[in-house]
Amino acid sequence: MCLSPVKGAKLILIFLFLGAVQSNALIVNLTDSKGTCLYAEWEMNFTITYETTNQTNKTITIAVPDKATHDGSSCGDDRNSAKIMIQFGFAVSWAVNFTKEASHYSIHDIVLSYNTSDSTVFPGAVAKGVHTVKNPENFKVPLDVIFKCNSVLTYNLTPVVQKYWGIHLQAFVQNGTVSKNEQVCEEDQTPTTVAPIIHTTAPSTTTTLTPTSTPTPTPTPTPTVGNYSIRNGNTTCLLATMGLQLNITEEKVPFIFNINPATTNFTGSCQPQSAQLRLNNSQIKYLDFIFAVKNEKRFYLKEVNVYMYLANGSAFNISNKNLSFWDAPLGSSYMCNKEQVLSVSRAFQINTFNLKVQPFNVTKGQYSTAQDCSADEDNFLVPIAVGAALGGVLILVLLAYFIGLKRHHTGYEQF
Ligand SMILES: *[C@@H]1O[C@H](CO)[C@@H](O)[C@H](O)[C@H]1NC(C)=O
Ligand SMILES: *[C@@H]1O[C@H](CO)[C@@H](O)[C@H](O)[C@H]1NC(C)=O
Ligand SMILES: *[C@@H]1O[C@H](CO)[C@@H](O)[C@H](O)[C@H]1NC(C)=O
Ligand SMILES: *[C@@H]1O[C@H](CO)[C@@H](O)[C@H](O)[C@H]1NC(C)=O
Ligand SMILES: *[C@@H]1O[C@H](CO)[C@@H](O)[C@H](O)[C@H]1NC(C)=O
Ligand SMILES: *[C@@H]1O[C@H](CO)[C@@H](O)[C@H](O)[C@H]1NC(C)=O
Ligand SMILES: *[C@@H]1O[C@H](CO)[C@@H](O)[C@H](O)[C@H]1NC(C)=O
Ligand SMILES: *[C@@H]1O[C@H](CO)[C@@H](O)[C@H](O)[C@H]1NC(C)=O
Ligand SMILES: *[C@@H]1O[C@H](CO)[C@@H](O)[C@H](O)[C@H]1NC(C)=O
Ligand SMILES: *[C@@H]1O[C@H](CO)[C@@H](O)[C@H](O)[C@H]1NC(C)=O
Ligand SMILES: *[C@@H]1O[C@H](CO)[C@@H](O)[C@H](O)[C@H]1NC(C)=O
Ligand SMILES: CC(=O)N[C@H]1CO[C@H](CO)[C@@H](O)[C@@H]1O
Repeated sequence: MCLSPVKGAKLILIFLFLGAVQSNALIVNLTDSKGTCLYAEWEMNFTITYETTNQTNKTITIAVPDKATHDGSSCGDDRNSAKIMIQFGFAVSWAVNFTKEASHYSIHDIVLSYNTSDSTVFPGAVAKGVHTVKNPENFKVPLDVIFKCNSVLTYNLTPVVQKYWGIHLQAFVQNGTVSKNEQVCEEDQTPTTVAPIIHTTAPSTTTTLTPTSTPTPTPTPTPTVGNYSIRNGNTTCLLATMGLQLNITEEKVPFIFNINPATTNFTGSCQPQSAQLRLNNSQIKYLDFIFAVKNEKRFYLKEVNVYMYLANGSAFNISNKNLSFWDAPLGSSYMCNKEQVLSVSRAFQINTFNLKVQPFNVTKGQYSTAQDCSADEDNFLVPIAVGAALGGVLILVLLAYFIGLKRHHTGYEQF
């Protein structure tokens, strides 16, 4: 997509504005021998209510100053656990732990400690000593993506209200380079917000995050496999099991989006000659898979329509009614465990994982025998081999026939 000069200028202005506002951001860039092992950039403030000696409550807000220190932060010796520890002055400290799991890591034990004995920060406080407030949230973030959240996340943990925003985070960085693949928090995913401008891949915005050397793209995690089924009255008429990853390449850097079945709704319909499966969630208005029957014998995926909102708030939509994927005999299902790439348009492809689909003739709500995609390659070879063999036989038969005919003919003339 090409930016008009006016829009481009606006983008830069907004970016400069954000840049100015974000001068308070904390930046923790932990490195090891390979390069960056944890990168975090964010802002936070805490509103703390404490009791004073004259029996009233006083509320103060501590906006984390950019001069905070991060002593004690580390990527962990085992590369499976990491932590960030922030100190501001002697009175307040904040810490968070990261634990690596199979395909993601969790962010947990977010602890704020403050010492009300420090009368410069807590004037007139009665309850002297260190108070500790633990945030019970346990966030899960996929590996190998940079997690971004510009929206303000608010946690009311009486007597403290914690606010976090402007987050850019990647723990357990592979290859020493922060990923170019983004995961945007749900709060940022409404198309009406202005903030997601920062997610555009315009060079001006990426410079804040990417090192000067060209980064190697890190692999995105594979999507979670979802089960989708459509009913016609009482009976299940369409079954699909698949992990779906959308790849939109309108911009220079592809936008990779994994569909999370847990937050995705589906509907659909079944007719004798066509069947539809429609997925939708907060970011995807619709993603349609439309199947058709050909020659009364086989089914295939004929059509894909998508309408979705991109991170920068713009809409993306594509329709292709002329596809020919997932071809299998009626009365069977089609399956493909390995990753399959469905090229829907020049700018849009769907990567499928652990696919199994049956859009027609589902009996008892269960998949029928599957035709495996690994047979697709063989399917090309078998007919060629058989064809070649038959061709050879045919030539021999014809040769034999003509020779025989000639002999017979000459023989007949002799009589
Ligand atoms: C002060 O706040 C505490 C809890 O944060 C509450 O229990 C107490 O009643 C409050 N005192 C006054 C005087 O508002
Ligand atoms: C704390 O953060 C919130 C959210 O960004 C902001 O609205 C508020 O003004 C901040 N308070 C202070 C005192 O900085
Ligand atoms: C979190 O990290 C701190 C500091 O390394 C450690 O003392 C604490 O046990 C960790 N908590 C958990 C639940 O791992
Ligand atoms: C709390 O602050 C007071 C005053 O600054 C200091 O004397 C005390 O050691 C601090 N307590 C802790 C546990 O750091
Ligand atoms: C209570 O103490 C606080 C801080 O010491 C002070 O700001 C406030 O004016 C006092 N309130 C009253 C009613 O005396
Ligand atoms: C983090 O620090 C390393 C080493 O100083 C540097 O090469 C890299 O560019 C920094 N990363 C970011 C995202 O600023
Ligand atoms: C999908 O359905 C299959 C078969 O019914 C089941 O084994 C599998 O656990 C289901 N997966 C999910 C994510 O629900
Ligand atoms: C649903 O199934 C029940 C028995 O399994 C049957 O009695 C009923 O008529 C069916 N309803 C429809 C709308 O097909
Ligand atoms: C996304 O599509 C582009 C262009 O077709 C391709 O170069 C890139 O490898 C794809 N990425 C993924 C994760 O499929
Ligand atoms: C899914 O559908 C339910 C019921 O119609 C609705 O409440 C929910 O918000 C939908 N979820 C998404 C992600 O669209
Ligand atoms: C599939 O279902 C249609 C009607 O729904 C039926 O006519 C056809 O014979 C079935 N084919 C197979 C192979 O089961
Ligand atoms: C260039 C490079 O070092 N690539 C490595 C990045 O990390 C993955 C594992 O996550 C390796 O498989 C690559 O070889």
